Amino acid sequence: FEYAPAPESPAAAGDIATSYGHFIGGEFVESSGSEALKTVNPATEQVLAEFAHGTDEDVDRAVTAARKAFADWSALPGSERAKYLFRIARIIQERSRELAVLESIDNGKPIRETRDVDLPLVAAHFFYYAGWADKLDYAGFGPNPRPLGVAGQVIPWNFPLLMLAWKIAPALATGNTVVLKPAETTPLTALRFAEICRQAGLPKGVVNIVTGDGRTGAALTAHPDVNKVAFTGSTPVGRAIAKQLAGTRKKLSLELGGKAANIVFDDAPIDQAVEGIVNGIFFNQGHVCCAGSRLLVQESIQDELLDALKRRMATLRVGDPLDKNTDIGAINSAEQLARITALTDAGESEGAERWSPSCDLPANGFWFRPTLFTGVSQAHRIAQEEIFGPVLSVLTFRTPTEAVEKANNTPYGLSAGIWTEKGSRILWMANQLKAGVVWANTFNKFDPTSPFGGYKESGYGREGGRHGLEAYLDV
Ligand code: TXE
Repeated sequence: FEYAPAPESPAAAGDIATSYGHFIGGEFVESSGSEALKTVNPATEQVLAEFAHGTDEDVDRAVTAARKAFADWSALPGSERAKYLFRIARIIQERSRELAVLESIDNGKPIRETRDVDLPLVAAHFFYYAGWADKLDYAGFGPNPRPLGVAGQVIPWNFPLLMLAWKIAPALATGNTVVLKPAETTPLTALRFAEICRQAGLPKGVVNIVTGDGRTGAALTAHPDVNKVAFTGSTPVGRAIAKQLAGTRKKLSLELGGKAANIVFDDAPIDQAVEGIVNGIFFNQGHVCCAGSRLLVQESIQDELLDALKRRMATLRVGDPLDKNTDIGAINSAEQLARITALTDAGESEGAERWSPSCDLPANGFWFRPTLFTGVSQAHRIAQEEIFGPVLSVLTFRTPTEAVEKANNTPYGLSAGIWTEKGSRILWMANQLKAGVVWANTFNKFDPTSPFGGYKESGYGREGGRHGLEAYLDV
């Protein structure tokens, strides 16, 4: 895609209201309840805004608005729906600086990532699915695939706007209408996206945003007039939703946790592999479901690779997310920091050896140093459980077969990485690895044309690509 240059003086990202309601039926409305939640800047702990806790009644209003809009929206020719999606994509490009800053403030991730990764991918998803809207008859699903109806979508805080795009773009392209609940620690860009829907002239009720925590999420997924549930988040909540939906006719897709192995063979170019390992686990503070959180290194190069990795880790800059030189921003919340701390404490008490480069951390806010564990065994919690922070567990292997066995030895199966010069080995490994995505000599590369999703407890259903359409269609 050609990206239009961002305007020089975009609307200020800092124009944050003191309190927000929901976006229902094309209007910003107050909640039926009085409970407000707060979102803080995780780099400063400063309160950014209050927002409404969505009640059952709020969810019901939003689903009713989406149902009302569904008749006309699904009857539009695909070429007309495409125009709205293209318009949304272009506005996102035009407002990308504003959105990138707002995302960094609310989430804590470095501006370099929101500017160069999140926002371009958000726009790309809307462009990509706009292109499908008038070609559904040719998607290989048979003639005349039908939209499902109202989609209830619940998203997490690690890529707030990108997860919104992954959910909303295919739903709209296929003729569904949407009620989306953003995560309770990062509601601001979803609410700004609501403004963009208005700016694009999107018909009222096609997209509705209801804010709140897990209670609001559960009310949405349980609502009897929701036809499709799409969830990205933790495996326990995914499991609870699957139980809740059993016996209903709702279609469900789940994108849950991961514990990916980044597998480095002795013939890999070390410097390139080190960059891939660093990107794999320290990108977005490790708050990435497909993060390369386990390093599997071939025994013969262990010392050389770990020396190079430690030297590279010592150059990582931790700090202000709005500083363009920052590599690792703030941990998204006090709760997430506590989870990371608990698991890394368990790593030490189970006998693994911990190492971090020395670096100063800001006095306020939620921070965690880039951390490496060696001497990790497969049974250790830090080798099995998703830490979702900047923490890498190192294991070793001797043969490709042993690498595959270790890589597959977790409850998860979202992604994996292979570093080797041998093409035949890459193809063999990719077939053996139980992972929805396998990267070879790269890591954390995303593209809207490519389906993404998990094996095993990482969930089911695919997002992205042609397969991503299927989650929103009766075929
Ligand atoms: O997740 P939750 P949390 C993993 C990661 C992290 C852990 C906990 O390991 O440390 O999960 O994070 C909504 N019905 N991932 O507590 O609770 C909630 O409001 C319906 C991996 O933040 O799953 C939020 O919008 N919805 C993951 C969303 O679910 C419910 C990304 C995610 O929150 C709900 C995030 C319920 N009963 C965390 N309870 C990934 N796959 O990338 C909560 N929610």
